[in-house]
Amino acid sequence: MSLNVTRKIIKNHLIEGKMTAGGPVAIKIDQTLTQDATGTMAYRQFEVLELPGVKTDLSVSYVDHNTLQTGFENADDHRYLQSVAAKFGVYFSRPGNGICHQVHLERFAKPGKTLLGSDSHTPTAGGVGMLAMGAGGLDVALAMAGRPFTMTMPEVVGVKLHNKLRPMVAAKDIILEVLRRETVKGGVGKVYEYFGEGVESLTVPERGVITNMGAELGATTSVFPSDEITLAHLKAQNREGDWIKLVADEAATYDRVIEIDLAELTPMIAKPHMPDEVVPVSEVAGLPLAQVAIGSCTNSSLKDLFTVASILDGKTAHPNISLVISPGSKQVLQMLAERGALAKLIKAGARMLECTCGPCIGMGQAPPAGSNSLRTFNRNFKGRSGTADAGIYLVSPETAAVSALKGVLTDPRDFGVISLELPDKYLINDNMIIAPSDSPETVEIICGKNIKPLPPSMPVGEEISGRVLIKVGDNITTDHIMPAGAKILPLRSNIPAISQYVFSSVDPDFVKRAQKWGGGVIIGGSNYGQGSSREHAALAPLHLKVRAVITKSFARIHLANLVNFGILPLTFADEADYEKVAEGCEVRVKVGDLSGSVEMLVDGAVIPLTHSLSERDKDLLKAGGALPYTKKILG
Ligand code: MIC
Ligand code: SF4
Repeated sequence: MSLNVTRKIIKNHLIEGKMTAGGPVAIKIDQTLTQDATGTMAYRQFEVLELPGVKTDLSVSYVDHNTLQTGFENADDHRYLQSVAAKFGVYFSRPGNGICHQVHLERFAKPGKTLLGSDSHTPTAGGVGMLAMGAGGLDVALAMAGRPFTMTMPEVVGVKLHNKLRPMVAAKDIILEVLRRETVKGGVGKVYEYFGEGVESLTVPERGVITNMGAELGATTSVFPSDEITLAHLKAQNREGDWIKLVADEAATYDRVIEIDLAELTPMIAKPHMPDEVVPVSEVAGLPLAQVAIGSCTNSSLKDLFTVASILDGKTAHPNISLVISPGSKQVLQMLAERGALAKLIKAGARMLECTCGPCIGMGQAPPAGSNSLRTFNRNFKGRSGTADAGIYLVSPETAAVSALKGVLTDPRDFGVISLELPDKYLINDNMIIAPSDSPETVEIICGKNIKPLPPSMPVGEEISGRVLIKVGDNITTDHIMPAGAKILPLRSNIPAISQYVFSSVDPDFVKRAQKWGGGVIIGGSNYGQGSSREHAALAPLHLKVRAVITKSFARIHLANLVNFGILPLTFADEADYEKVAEGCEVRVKVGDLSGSVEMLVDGAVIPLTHSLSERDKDLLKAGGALPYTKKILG
């Protein structure tokens, strides 16, 4: 039978279930990655399983999010992560070595393998033909324990690329075009697989831009074939031994195909406050800007920053623009330095930042009040930059660099053409990646005082009653539920403390209400919980005794996180019933044993509810979450 790349990888890793879209499948996970903001909890959960070490082929712990170190908290977390990695057989990528997705693509991603990461942009590794998915930290902890990863068998959308990009049009413009067509919820339950002759003109870092930002579609993941271009990338990284050829069979089919003519594409831009608010740059050219930020796991490769350096070469950033640049990895930064590009950036007035997420997650560089910031990042949710009323626009490095010179949003094709010479060999120096200890029994785990225990689990019973704590609309992101940024992110290891900020940007009284009413339920619109993989958007509400979340629909990772921590996710059988519930209402949810119908009683009315829970999900909920459930299985 002819197969596409996605189905080939799933078939090779299938442990349980049928490969019929929509049904549950369990697959073997070869590699895992964590980052520090989600990693501390993931390793605390792994510790609960009392195993001597990880059972994956490779697990890597990165420190790239929380590096401001405004107090002892982050530094303590880093020390915990380093010690726990040494003990359990995990490679530790030190702060400064780079953003997890960029480093993983450079040094570890392997065609044909599976990767589960506690970060929603883990699909970046799909750029080398890997099936790479984002998940909550607990799912990653379970994968490290050798447990299969359970997911809904996705539909596969084929994206057929024709021709080649024209000068100054970039890979970022391709994914922005896909987002324009498919929207931020269009990808739920789907894998986007790229094919066609246009694929051959895209280097691996460019493919990584596309698979990275595929997360914004809500997709399970995105994937490219592994071909000669992939081989060239792996050779340049001294890893040709990791290459296998992996392309779709000639007669392979897709559940749906969309086609993009790369030669017709023009520079695109996502306007505030959603990554799918996409229009051509030419439509908004001239927009005044205060900041241009280049970097993030989407656009911080050597190719991206060489492009920026050649545009800025010999010129100066416009006086109204604060230009900040964060290289994606130490490899990128060192090569920029050794090849003279760093000097060009500095000369042009760029403010060079660490090789971390930085402004992408509001860790500094908040733009001025009411201003516009142009970013090469992947998310522009309201308030995520740290400035509530700033307008964040997402573009390619080409558009960002040219606009930084002009002071206003500018179509990069007005600049002319640049020529780039990319190296055949990258500079390989893994001295910031620490291998696990040879004598793990001697390693002591160092747990700082900011690292607090997980909230106790609460098994789901026959009935849930309480008040509606908040009612929110469509496309609520995990940044709304559990904000990040310089003030809140340092509290990621301390659930009681971080829970004080749940919904703080939406309704500052939410926490007070939840405490006064002794917990309750949340009502949401469609695509509730889109965006990040942070399980804190489930853990912190759990601490506030949220027992159920009832919505029109859920984003994939957040739904799994709710189940993992024993919060019941339900949907309205008839979306119109959303109107019948208001904040403050007393509700009784008749859950039963979850095998039959579920209904909610509100003010005498009966509202039918539904769910998409698998048998395993139901067992997890009844056990109070994935951790007590798995501990029981492991005996
Ligand atoms: C993000 O881009 O929102 C993050 C910060 O990387 C998150 C992870 C987190 O919240 O720690 C993600 O994408 O999963
Ligand atoms: Fe870091 Fe931003 Fe990428 Fe998230 S999206 S991993 S915060 S760079």
